[in-house]
Formats: sequence, C-alpha cells, structure tokens
Amino acid sequence: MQIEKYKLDEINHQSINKHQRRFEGVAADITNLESIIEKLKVFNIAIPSWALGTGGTRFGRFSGGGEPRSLEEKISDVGVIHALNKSSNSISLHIPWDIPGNASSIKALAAQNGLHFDAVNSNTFQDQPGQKLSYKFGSLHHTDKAVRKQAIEHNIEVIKYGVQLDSKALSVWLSDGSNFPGQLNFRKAFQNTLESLQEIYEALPDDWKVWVEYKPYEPNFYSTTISDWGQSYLLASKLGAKASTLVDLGHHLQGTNIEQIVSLLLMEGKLAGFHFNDSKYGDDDLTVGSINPYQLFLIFNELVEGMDARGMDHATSIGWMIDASHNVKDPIEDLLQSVQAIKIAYAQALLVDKSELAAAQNNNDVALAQEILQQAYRTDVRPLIAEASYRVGGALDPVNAYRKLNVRDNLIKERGLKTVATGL
Ligand SMILES: [Mn+2]
Repeated sequence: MQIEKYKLDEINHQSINKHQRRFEGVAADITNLESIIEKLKVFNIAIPSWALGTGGTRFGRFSGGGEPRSLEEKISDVGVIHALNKSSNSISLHIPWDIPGNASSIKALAAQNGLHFDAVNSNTFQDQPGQKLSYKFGSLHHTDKAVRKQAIEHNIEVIKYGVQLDSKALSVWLSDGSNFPGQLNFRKAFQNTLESLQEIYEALPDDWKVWVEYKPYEPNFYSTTISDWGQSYLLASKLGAKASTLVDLGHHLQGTNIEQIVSLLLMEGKLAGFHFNDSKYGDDDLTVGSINPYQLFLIFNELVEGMDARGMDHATSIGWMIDASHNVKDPIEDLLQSVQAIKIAYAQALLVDKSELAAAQNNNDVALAQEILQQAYRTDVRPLIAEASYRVGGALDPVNAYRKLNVRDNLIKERGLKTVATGL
C-alpha cells in the first residue's frame, strides 16, 4: 500500500499550528537547533523483516489481520513506515525466512519505496525443512565438524544473498550453548566457534563486515557460547578488522550497565551496531522506550559523545536496527513507536552540553553532572522530531497519521484477515 502524499499533507495541516507553537517554545532555548534538526533529518533505523508480522511466544501466537504474506509485502510495509517517519530507509533480511527469489526485482521494489538493504541475518538456531544435520546441540560450536560445516556454508550463502542486494554486513546470532553443567567443554566450544567464524570471515567481500551478537541465556539455560560482550569482543578481536560486536539491548542480565559497555566498545572501534528493544525482565523484545527510556537516553549520551570523540558520522558509521517482536500490538504501530523513541533519546543526547559535563566531571561535581544530563533528558524534544520529519516530507505524528489513513484496514482488505508472516 502506498501512502498518498496529499492525504498525509492534509493530516499534517490539521495540527501544524499546534506543532509550530510547541516547536517555537522548545526551540527558543536551544543554541545548536539547526544542527540538531539536520542530524535528526538524516538519522535512520533499519526495520527487520521479521518484525512486520505479529510475534508469538512459546505459548501461542495470535495473528493480526493483513500481515505481509511475502517479502514483497514486507518491503511494502517498511515503505509505509518510511513514508510516515522518513527515518526507516532500510530493511534487514533474515535468511531463510525471507529469501529474495529474484534479487533485482526485490531491489527495484525496495528502491521504489525509498529503501535499501541493511545487514543480512543468518539462522542456525532452528532446523529448516529438509535440512541434513540438526542444530539441536548447536551450530558453529558443534562437536561434529559436519554440523559446523553445514552452518558455515549457510552463513556463506547468506552473504551471497546479501551481495545481490547490496547489503554490507552479515549479522550472526548463535543460540549455541548448553542446558546442563557438564554438557559442554567451554574452551572447545569457543575454539570451534572461532574457527567456524574464521571460515565465514574469509568469505566476506572486502567492503563487508561481520557483526557478532551476544546473549546471556535462552534458548540455552546453563551456558551460551557467546554470552556477553567480552566473549563477542574476544572473537571479533581474533577475527580482525571486519569483525565487531553487536549490542542487542535485551541481551543483558538485569542491572547491567549497557551504556558503559557501549562506551568502551566504541572507544576500541569494535561497536558494530545496535538491536533496539526494551525489556522488563529478560529478552522481552518490547517496544523501544516503553519500559526504561532513561537508560536509552544514557546509552545515546555515550554514543554521541563516543562517536564525536572518534569523528564518526552518527547516521552511517554504526548499524542501527530494531529487533523487537509483538504479541498484542499492530506491528507497524509498534515499529513507528520504537523509531520515535530512538529519535527522542538521540535528540536528548544531542542536547547535552558536553563541555559543561566534562568540566563537572573533572571537578568531581557530581550533582552538577547529574543536573546536566537530566536537564537534557527532561526536555520535551518531540517537537524537534516532528519538525525534522515534517521538513523531509514525513508526518508530524506518524502513529496518528497511520491511524487516520486507515492503513491497517486497507491492508486487511488487500491481504485478508487471517494471514501469517514468516518469522518467530
Ligand atoms: Mn538481536
């Protein structure tokens, strides 16, 4: 479904006066206003192909209506998101859930929607129909060389699909681990993983990267072979310059200081990118910013400070992606909310007075340091997000526009009430 620009203009027109009053109110106190707006205009977050259908849990799945039935329809849904927020200009494919049958027509369709392809994701955490060997006891770390070989070949195949689509990175998440003490030799599991990743690394084109994701537990509940950033960093360091660590916000134990991890990975040039989501207890994959927006702000504060310290382009030097799943919401609304939450945290981080903060830190003025951060965090930056979106032809309020345009009803009419998208 295409968003018709004149209809979006009409919806924006209904709230433009209110927007302008709010924008002028907040803008008056911001010295680097235009620079912030410019940064917000070009900031984009990739949408994963598996997040466009309703997610399930191991207890069940309740499909929504009008879910995309094919990769083409998924691209169309990301096109809707991007037309509304102008901040979701890429899609991250999961192989084999979304194999591009005809790469050139898929690329053309994406381009028609103003989209390109972000990192491609491999899958060795479940067995596919007709697969020769099972991943029941892991993939790249498996005790059996034949299983490792099969998993390596899958990853190389995923790179080939990615090359056809002009992706530039392979994202690897392994569920490999053990459920009971004694099941695994940790050193051998790590060595096998490293050697398998080395073979995959050798297959990377020159301008490609491999992103190594970590996760503490689930689906294995005693050990995970790449369980934290230290283990991912160790692998990425041994692999070489094209390998780095991917941080998924939900892949930490409760209370972990993620912003500190991000700061050090950035310092070492080993932060590949992000999978954004939010969580209350574990890897809950909830809407970004729905539970702990302050943590998200603190992470962005470290990102902005760390990227500026290295002279990095905020928009393009790190992979920004949502990795969430939704049982009860309209997936498109959820993704729109997530992107807005990310942009809000980013804008707040841009407001932090870095030289004042550095001075407070040097003087051990703890109270002032906190004041500086919270002054930025407590600023309502939503009018800045709206202004940036509006200036590039997007919606002032994407969720509101999505509802007023009756997108879901139209998708149900087009695709039917009982459709199921590929994914988890
Ligand atoms: Mn992830």
